[in-house]
Amino acid sequence: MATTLITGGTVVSATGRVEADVLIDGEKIVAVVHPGSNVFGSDLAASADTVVDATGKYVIPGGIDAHTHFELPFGGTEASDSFESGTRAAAWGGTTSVIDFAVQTAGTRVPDGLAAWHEKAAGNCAIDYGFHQIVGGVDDASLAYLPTLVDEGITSYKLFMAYPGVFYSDDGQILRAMQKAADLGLLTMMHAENGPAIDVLAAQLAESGKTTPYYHGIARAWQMEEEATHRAIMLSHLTGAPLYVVHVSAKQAVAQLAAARDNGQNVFGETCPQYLYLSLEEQLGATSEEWGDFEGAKWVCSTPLRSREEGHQDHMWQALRTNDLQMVSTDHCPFCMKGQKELGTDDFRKIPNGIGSVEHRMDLLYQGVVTGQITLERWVEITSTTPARMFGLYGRKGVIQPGADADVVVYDPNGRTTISAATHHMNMDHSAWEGFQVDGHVDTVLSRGKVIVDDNQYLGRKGDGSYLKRGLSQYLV
Ligand code: DUC
Ligand code: ZN
Ligand code: ZN
Repeated sequence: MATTLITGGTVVSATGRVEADVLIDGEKIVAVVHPGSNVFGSDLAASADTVVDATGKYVIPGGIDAHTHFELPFGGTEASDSFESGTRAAAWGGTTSVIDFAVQTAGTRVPDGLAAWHEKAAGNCAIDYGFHQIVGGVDDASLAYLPTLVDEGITSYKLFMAYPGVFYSDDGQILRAMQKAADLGLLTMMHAENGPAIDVLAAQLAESGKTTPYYHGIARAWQMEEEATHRAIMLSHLTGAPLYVVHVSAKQAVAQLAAARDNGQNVFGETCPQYLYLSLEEQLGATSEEWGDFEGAKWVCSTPLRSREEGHQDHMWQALRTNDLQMVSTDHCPFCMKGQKELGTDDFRKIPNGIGSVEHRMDLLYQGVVTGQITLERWVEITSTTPARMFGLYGRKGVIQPGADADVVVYDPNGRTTISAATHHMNMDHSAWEGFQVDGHVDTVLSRGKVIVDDNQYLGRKGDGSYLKRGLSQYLV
């Protein structure tokens, strides 16, 4: 099998950094070697088939984005990235595994939804991919299928306290699902917002003429997130089911999670880059020559961007430092302005919800290292190692060690990345991050030993990625 040596770099893990060479045989890492060691012969570089020079650069485990929505039918349209375009964009940005959400809705069967997602993804992905299962219709049949999900490597499922009539579960349904999940060791992922109350607020705003994207953020008030987070925590406490709250954006929701963790509960929270950098005032309230006050539609997502004046963004960084939040995913759910976001020109309720960031998560979080918000090691932990442990991939993914898949990124701290719709690889006609400058650059990306990105060139191909059958979360107690 072909061997690759990544030499001269600093290998960074969640627990430290070391000058070391990484030896790859085929798809696997076989050794992490002290530079100059003769243990494998006197000149490792001369005997390797491929040598990647990482001098002056960081060598990190490939990113794992545990929250994407490729080809998701939503808001009267479909998320604009296919598995092909989305996973390729992810690879460009140093992400080597994604976990997407298969969908079941009320009145349909879980295995049918899952089969549809396998069909969308198989043979099309640039990087490895797994699935969570959205259970949008909790009933006897969907609950009966949960044990089979675990057998099929889908060890986490998602419920929604928002979107009545679409994915929504009421408290009784959540309770039933959690009782079953507790027995199986399935991780319950929760979209925690009080959907029925939000829909009333949104209707009241729209009826009084407040129809611009800004009011999306007003309708989805932080109290709606805090309340739902608390309710989910209580149901988790009652049933003993571990809980993972997705896309946390309100500091009050973080406080609920922190209090529950202090109380000994096995609950976790993820945030997303948009909640670290962007705000209600600056983005949802933006205007432009092209779009007028509809400009803010680019940033309509749920949970919504929060007020900077209220300090949510700073609090998200703090919570990442203190481990009150454990990891960062993107909730990548892209829609173009033309023909998609435009559906809500006259009414914010009709704007498809979602932001696309799968390509930029590693860079945007690295900027947090540059600005001193997080350490280098924490960067690796929250973007790769913890996602691997949370979702039953650790050992194979999320770490550079013998036996692990050779998913490796060479990251140049002296490089520079400018984000723009003109240069990104996601299938979107705009960027939520237009003009952002990052002090760092993804130089080389290996996926199971194959160099798929190098020196600003894409070398992989559709179908490189394989389905990831996941084990149980390693945070179960
Ligand atoms: N939030 C989004 O922004 N998009 C898709 C679904 C969701 O919960
Ligand atoms: Zn959600
Ligand atoms: Zn989502």
